[in-house]
Amino acid sequence: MSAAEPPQSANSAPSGGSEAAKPRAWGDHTSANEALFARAQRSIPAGVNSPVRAFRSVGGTPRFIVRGEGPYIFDADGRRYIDYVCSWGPAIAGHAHPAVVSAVQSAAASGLSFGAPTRQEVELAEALIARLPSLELVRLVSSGTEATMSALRLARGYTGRSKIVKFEGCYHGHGDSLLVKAGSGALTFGQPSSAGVPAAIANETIVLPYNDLAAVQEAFAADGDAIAAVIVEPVAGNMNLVLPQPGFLEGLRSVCDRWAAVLIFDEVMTGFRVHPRGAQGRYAITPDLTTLGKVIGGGMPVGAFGGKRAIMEQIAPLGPVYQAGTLSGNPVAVAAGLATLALTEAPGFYDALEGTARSLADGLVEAAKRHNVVFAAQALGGMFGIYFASAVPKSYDEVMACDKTRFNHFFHAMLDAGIYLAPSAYEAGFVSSAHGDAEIDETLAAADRAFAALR
Ligand code: KE4
Repeated sequence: MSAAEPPQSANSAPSGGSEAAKPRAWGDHTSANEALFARAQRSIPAGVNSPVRAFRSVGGTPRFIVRGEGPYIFDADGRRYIDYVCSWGPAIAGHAHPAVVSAVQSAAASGLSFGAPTRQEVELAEALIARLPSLELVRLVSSGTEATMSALRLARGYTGRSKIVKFEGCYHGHGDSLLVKAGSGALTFGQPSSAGVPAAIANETIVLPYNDLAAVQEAFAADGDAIAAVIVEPVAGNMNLVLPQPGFLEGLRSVCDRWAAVLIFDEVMTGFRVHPRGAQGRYAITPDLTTLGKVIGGGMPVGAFGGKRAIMEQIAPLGPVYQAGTLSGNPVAVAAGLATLALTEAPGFYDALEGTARSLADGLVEAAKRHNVVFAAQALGGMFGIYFASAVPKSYDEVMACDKTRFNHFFHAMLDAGIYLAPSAYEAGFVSSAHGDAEIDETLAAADRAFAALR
């Protein structure tokens, strides 16, 4: 594949659109991305279907992606990028992996959705339970948001309590109870607490500093009998990457045991990304409920929530907590998830994935040092964090102290060099099994030039 393909005509729909795409003459300076972005804003709020994609915090024009292939994505101008967003985590085996594509194609050929049980969704539920011993029962849904919303409602129904504890900077999807001091796009745009969430709901959410176990103990000492659940990203990936400090997760487990509150590990991002058994396997902590998404759908809409049988048996139609979904367990989406999980079973898959992420993080730190740029980076499993700060942040406040302006300059220098990083200083980055030495070397060479320009 050449480094770039003749760009699509500015007026043509990207390949696969209704109009036949015809290559644009080289040198035509009207960017197809700009034309598509202008067009998109006439029909979609800010031209995007999820806020962080709009590039509003980094500035510039979002790239409209025409296709992906392995570690690469190609935009409407025909430019190739090494992709470190990977659809925000799902593309752990790279884009358009033949095994995943053919699984989807053959599932689709038998029909897209039936609103009735299928064998494949049982296979996916069994695959999740086989990987996460904490799952005794699991239900499939269509997004991470649905998974966390359902898990919270279940915890409230099971305990009969209404308050929940979450952590500042953690993002658990856009359910009302969770859009209080949230991370990801909410944090990116400086609206961690969303408008439209009634105070009556927001007041049931207790927000505490991540990694601050004393604050959790105090909150429970004051309100423990009213707290249904603690929901936590066991590795925070939505305020950039922040690791749990020693004792934090263990402490949450014992506080929840002491007060009979439900401990929910939101592993939508970390599930099968940081370890074959998720963050709960990496840190050997058993949550009561787990939420999943991203990797388990391989790029198709799949989420899941599951855990202790006694809790899960409260969900309809077994119990009084209602939850449902037209496309839940959709056979085509499930086929993508099963094929993706099968690929992660390859011997050495996770060692190689973490090795790639570490080579990237370590190489970036060395390049920054060569140019005396204040910079830090870290990797965990197949995810990484980059920070314009003297040390890796261990808390929300330390993340907020990082130099966001420098990140934005670095982001654009890398984008211009064909390296696609997350368009926000508050997001983690991702590698796939398709990223190899060539991609890391090309990325580090681009970073060297970018740091030199930053000096
Ligand atoms: P979705 O509803 O977007 O599938 O999942 C919500 C969610 C829940 N829990 C965690 C830990 C998550 O990271 C997410 C979604 N992550 C963001 C990326 N930071 C999705 C990207 C976006 O919002 O466009």
